[in-house]
Amino acid sequence: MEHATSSEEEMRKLLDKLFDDYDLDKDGMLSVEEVQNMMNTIYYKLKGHKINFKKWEVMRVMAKNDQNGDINLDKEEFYEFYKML
Ligand SMILES: [Ca+2]
Ligand SMILES: [Ca+2]
Repeated sequence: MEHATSSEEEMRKLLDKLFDDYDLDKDGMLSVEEVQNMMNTIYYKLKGHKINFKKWEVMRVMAKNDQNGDINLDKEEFYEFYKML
C-alpha cells in the first residue's frame, strides 16, 4: 500500500464523509433530492443565506457528471461533481 499523504487522498476522505452524510437512504448513490438538499446546505454555508435550488437546476448540474445516466451520482461521479462546485 502506498502511504496516503496526498491532498487528493485527504479530499477523498472528506468527500466520502460528505457523501455518506447526504446519502440519506444509504443506497450508495445520491439522488436528485439528496443532491438538492446538499446544494442548499452548501450554498447556505458559503453565502450565509438560504436558497432553494429547483429540481431542474439540480438535475442540470448533475447531468454533467452523471456518466452512466441513471440520474444518481455514485461516489466517483460525486468526486467530479464536487470539483465543479
Ligand atoms: Ca441515496
Ligand atoms: Ca450515475
